[in-house]
Amino acid sequence: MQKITKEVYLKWYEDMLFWRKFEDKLAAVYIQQKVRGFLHLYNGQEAILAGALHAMDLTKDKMITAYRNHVQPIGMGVDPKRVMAELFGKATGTSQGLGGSMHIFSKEHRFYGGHGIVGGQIPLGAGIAFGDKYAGNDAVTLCCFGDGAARQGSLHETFNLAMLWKLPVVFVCENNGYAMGTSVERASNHTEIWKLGLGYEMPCGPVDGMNPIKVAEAFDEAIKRARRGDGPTFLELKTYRYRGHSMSDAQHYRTKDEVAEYKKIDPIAQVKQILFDKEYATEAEIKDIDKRVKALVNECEKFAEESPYPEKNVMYDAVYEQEDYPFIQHKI
Ligand SMILES: Cc1ncc(C[n+]2csc(CCOP(=O)(O)OP(=O)(O)O)c2C)c(N)n1
Ligand SMILES: [Mg+2]
Repeated sequence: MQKITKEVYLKWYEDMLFWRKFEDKLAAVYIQQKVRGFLHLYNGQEAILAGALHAMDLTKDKMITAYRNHVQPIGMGVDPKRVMAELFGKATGTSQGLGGSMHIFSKEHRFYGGHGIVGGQIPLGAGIAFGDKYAGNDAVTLCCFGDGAARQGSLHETFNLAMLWKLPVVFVCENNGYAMGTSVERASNHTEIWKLGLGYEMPCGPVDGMNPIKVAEAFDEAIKRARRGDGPTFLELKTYRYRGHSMSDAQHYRTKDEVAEYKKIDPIAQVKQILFDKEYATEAEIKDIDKRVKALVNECEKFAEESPYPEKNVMYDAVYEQEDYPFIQHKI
């Protein structure tokens, strides 16, 4: 893994702050009904993405995740203006405005979505890894999902085949404590979710998901294992989401104190503290980054606002069409 230098800490700070503010902006425009449908925000979980990107080889590695998916593609190189435009339903969006919040996708950047079916991306992630193994590429796929998704049957089928075929995949459970309003304790026999890997003899373990250094180290080991042909790893990243499950969540299932406790170990604050402690940045330099981040978020909003909606006929372009359906002619 590349050393975690001053430049890395500075990048982590700027990236994570940008992701946070980008999503704060989404929450604000959602209330103005400029973004519609569901909106699931990643606030609090940013250290997982920052650490993962540090350990990945961004020229070839891949990522797939669930519907909390706005900032991952940005981290992988997608223009944030196009992500914001997608959420606004505009023609300049990553899927021409036809995908919306839960379906950000960029094949060019090896970001494979954006999936609304809980756990649906787990077998797909293994499938992508299978494709790479079959083609003889040495790329690794990060297959991310929540604690709720870990309770889906598809995880078990996938773990079995991934181990059997030694697929180059890292399974990443982002345990933020809740699946909608249901806590891990209320819904799961195993509250240490990483232990599910033991049944498949898959290398597995827990990781402090609020600390990008710990995340990067764990991912580095797992990615190296996958790249050298030794198969999958299952990591449980212990994290927390500050906002509700989606924008319409009264959050009766937790207390404000609980949220405040986690904010004490906020990943952005942790990295900022390191920048000060190691004298990597002054207050003025941090202020400059904050200003830059704010300006970029505003630029994204302006771009999305000013972009046109897709033409009506585009709606039908990506729809599967078969002329004789449902009256399919059979020969016998
Ligand atoms: C198969 C399926 N069942 C139920 C739902 C409804 N649903 C949407 S999100 C969600 C909770 C998933 O929680 P988790 O996997 O922990 O992810 P998080 O939202 O915490 O990131 C549920 C049950 C769904 N989308 N798909
Ligand atoms: Mg969850």
